[in-house]
Formats: sequence, C-alpha cells, structure tokens
Amino acid sequence: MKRILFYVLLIPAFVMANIGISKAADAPELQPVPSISKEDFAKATGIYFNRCGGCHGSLRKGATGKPLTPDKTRTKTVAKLTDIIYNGTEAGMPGWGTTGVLSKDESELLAKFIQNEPVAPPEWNMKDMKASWKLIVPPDKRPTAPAHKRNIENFFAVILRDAGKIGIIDGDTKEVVTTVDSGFAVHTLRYSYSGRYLYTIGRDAKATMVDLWMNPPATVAEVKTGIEARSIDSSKYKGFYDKYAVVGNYWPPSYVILDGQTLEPLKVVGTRGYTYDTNEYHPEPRVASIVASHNAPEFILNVKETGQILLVDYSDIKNLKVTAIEAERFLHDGGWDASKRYFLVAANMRDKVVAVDTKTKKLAAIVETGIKPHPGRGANFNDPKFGPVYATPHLGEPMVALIGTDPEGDYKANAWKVVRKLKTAGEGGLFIKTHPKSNNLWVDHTLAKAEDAYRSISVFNIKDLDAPPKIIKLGDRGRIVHIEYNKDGNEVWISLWDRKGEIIVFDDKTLKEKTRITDARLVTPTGKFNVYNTRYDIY
Ligand code: DHE
Repeated sequence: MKRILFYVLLIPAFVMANIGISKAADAPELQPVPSISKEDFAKATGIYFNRCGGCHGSLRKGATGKPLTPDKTRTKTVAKLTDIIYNGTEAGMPGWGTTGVLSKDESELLAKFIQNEPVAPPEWNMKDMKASWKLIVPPDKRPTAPAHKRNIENFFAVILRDAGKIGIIDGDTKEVVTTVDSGFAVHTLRYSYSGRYLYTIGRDAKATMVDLWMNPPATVAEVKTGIEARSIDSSKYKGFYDKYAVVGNYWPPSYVILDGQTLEPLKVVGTRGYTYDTNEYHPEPRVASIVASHNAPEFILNVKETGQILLVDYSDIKNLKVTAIEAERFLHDGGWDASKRYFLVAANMRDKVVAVDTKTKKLAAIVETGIKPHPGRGANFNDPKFGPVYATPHLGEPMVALIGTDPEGDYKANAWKVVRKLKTAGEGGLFIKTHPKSNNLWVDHTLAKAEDAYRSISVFNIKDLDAPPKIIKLGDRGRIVHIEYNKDGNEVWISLWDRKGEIIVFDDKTLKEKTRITDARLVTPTGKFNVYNTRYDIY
C-alpha cells in the first residue's frame, strides 16, 4: 500500500519536472493585498457597482470585460491598475478618468479594491420582493378609457439615465408630456402588448409600471426584483396580452415573473448553473436581453455566462416549461428577424451572433461577424442583392455586418452568413435602426475614441449599399446615442447624451434636421422607445 502511494505521488512530480512545469517558478508574483478603510471599501463598492460590475460581473469573474479576481489583478501593481482604470485600454474599456467620470484618487481606490477579494452582494428573495412591492393605483381605480386625447401610439418614452426618470414625449407635438420616477440609472423600457402600460427597469432592479391612459401618465406600481438588473418585457402572445411581465436580474442571477397588471412578483427562477460548453459551475450567470414571442406563450431569455438561451413557456407558471438551448457564452443584446420567427443575439466577447429558431426551439446558427457585435435590438431590411438581412454594429471596429435571415425562402443560400460589411464613421457602435417604410439605416458610434465619431451618426442608403454612408455631425458636446423611428417611419429621433440633453429629430427622407427637443428635464437622455414600434417589435 505504502509503495502504491509513493508512486502515485512520485509520478506527477516526475512528469512535471521533466516537461518543465514548476508551479512555484511559473506562477506570477502576486502583489500584497492593499488595505482599505471601511469607508473607502464602501465607496469603492458603490463605484464598482455603477461603473464596472455590468461588464466584469459582481463576483468579478469577467464577461464583456476581463476577469478581475485577485489572482489576476494582483499580478499588476496598484499604479498600473490605476493607469488602466484612468486611461482605458485598446481593447475598448473607456478611460474613466479621461472621460471625466473618476478622479485619479478614485481610480487608485478602485485599483486597490479589485486587488481585494470580491464580496458577494446579498441575496434577494420573494419575501424582499413582496416587501418592496407597491401597488400605487390598483387596476379597478384606473381609467376605463384614455383620459386624454393625445396619440398614445406615437408617444416616446425616453430614459433620463442620471436623473432616474423617464420622459414621456408626445411624438406628434414634440411636447414633454410628463416625467415619472424610475429605478436608479434606468436601463431599458418596454410596453405591454396593448400599448397601454410602460414597463421600466433600473440598474438597481427596480421595475415600475406607467399607465399611459392616465392624464398625465403616472406610475401605478413598482417592485424591486433584485439588487441589479438590465432587462424587462411583457407577454405578447394572444390570450396573454398584458398578463405577465418578466425581469432579467444580473444579481441575484435569476428571472422574476410578475403580474402584468400590478407587478406583483409571482415566481422567481434562479439561473446559477453550469456553462453550456465545459460544464463548469458558474455562481453568477446573469440574465441579459429578453424578448417576448408573438408566436408562442414564451419569453426568450439570454443567460450570459453559461451561454444558454432559455425559452420560458409562461402558459402554466406553476409547472414552468423551459427549453434551454446551448448557444455561446457572453450573450448580451439582440432582437427578432423581420419574420419574428428567429431571434438573434450577440455573444459579444466571442465576436459572434447566435440565431435561434423559436418554431423548432433549436439553435439555427452561430455566425462570426466582427469584433464585439452590439446590435441593441438590431435592424431588419431587404438587401437589394442578398434579400432579408439582420444588421448589427460593432463595439470593436467601425463596421456593420449584414446577416442573411431567409433560410427557407428565395435567399436561403445566404442564410446565417455575413453577406456584407458596411464601413461606418467609427468603432464603438451601440445601436442601429431602420423602419419598413424607410430606405435608410442609421448607426451610432457612441463609444468611439475620436470626438468627431462619437458626435456623429452614419446613415446608409439601403437601396445603394455599395455607397459610403452620409456622416452627419450633430454638435460640439455630449455623445450621440440610440436611434428610434416615429410610428409612421418618417422621422428619426436621436439622443444627445449629456446633462443638458437634447433629442434631435430628423426628417428621414431628406436627412435634414427638423427640430431639437430641449427641456430642462431632459437630463442624460439615452434610449427612446416609440409605443407602436416597440410593442410590435418593429426595427
Ligand atoms: Fe445597456 C440594452 C446591459 C452599458 C444603454 N444593455 C441592454 C441590454 C442589456 C444591457 C443586457 C439588453 C436589454 C434587452 O433588450 O432586453 N448595458 C448592459 C451592460 O451590462 C453594460 C455593458 C454595462 C452596464 O454596467 O450597464 C451596458 N447600456 C450601457 C451603457 O453604457 C448605455 C449606453 C447607457 C447606460 O444606461 O448605462 C446603455 N442598453 C442601453 C440601452 C438599451 C440597452 C438604451 C436598450 C436599447 C434598445 O433599443 O432596446
């Protein structure tokens, strides 16, 4: 027995020595763990949550950004890490100092913070959700018909990010009808299928629900579904209109099904589990984008770190049926193809777009597109040469990729292939938009390094995609972000993102600026969501 044990221990040591593996010699030298006061640790935790956690994860295991666990961060000095945080990286991380967000001292504090062990945020259970739930106006106290004469279908709800509010703008008159409170740094908005209710989700996982029939529109319910979230949508299948909403949490990693009329939390489902490829346990698989199917009672949820797309059948939430499709890691943002049969989502750190067939409930394809695709919800149109395509810009290069989306039609040879690459005025592309009635394709370059690029927009003529885009410079301040059409598809709304924010409105035919919506309340406008286009997923 002793002899067996001897060989068991000896053989690995022998092999390691002979192939040159000397664990101690090759392991990088680790810097000492810097000490931080309790107050500074709390401050750094707040900065990390606001600025870093979205990309690097609460447990710092990495996703869109690199892992920042101490085994990695302690291979660098505090000075080196401070420099990276302050100045950014070639790989696309913004310079938090050079963009004016963090001071040198704050960058250094953060450098020390990430050399310490990560502390997991608290859990958030049904009891906590129920305690946070406020039914401000119960359904039977709400109007039975619209209490104003405005054209709700052409309302735009605008995220006022740093104000933690939503602006409701009348798309016909361009008046700011009202602003309503939302969660902290609200991230996305969606409407109920009827178009009556607006659902919002804050970075702090506070969901709110606004009744657009009220005069003025007002918040009727709110609930905090977790500690951190980015996505929300509502049931869009016949028989389930306005019945359920769903929130995708970043922390705790989970999704929560809510009553669509009251936001009462009904069911929470955890997403912790195993990566689709290596079957390693991941403690923080976050729910990224969500869409609601028009063809089945299903929510489509993208689990970032484990690389699975979940088709969650909400027809019987007591006996939930979930189809988990193996896709690709680091799923982020995405949207429907024009037929609304296929859902396409970027696996941005893998430079790929994944397509799922929601009819067969199977993976349709994985397409390599370019460096860090970021479609938002993407854009659909008919390429004159290649037929129906889905378009995505890229964070890492000045390029829009067009992917063929017609696997059963005249253009099936192009299906799930990149049929064209269009050159834009800058990298750092976040959002893209067109409309079935338009011949234009608008693309931003919000996170480009060059000022000229992040203050301008590229517009392609869909009928002549061989021609370069028209590049329109939109001003001398802020960054240009997110594009939305009005209901008729003849106006384009673009945000000028700074504290004195503006919405710039273009005539889509002439590409001439029509007007600028300015209002002291329009603080840091980002996403804008037209009621009609969003509820029917027109993009
Ligand atoms: Fe977003 C969409 C997550 C940074 C503005 N953002 C999304 C979606 C996800 C996401 C998962 C898809 C929601 C859906 O469709 O269901 N975003 C994240 C991040 O994790 C990330 C990288 C870092 C973070 O900490 O948040 C991030 N996002 C940003 C920004 O910096 C932006 C420009 C401003 C902000 O709010 O911080 C921004 N993201 C948006 C907007 C949408 C969005 C406006 C919705 C676009 C749409 O048309 O649907």
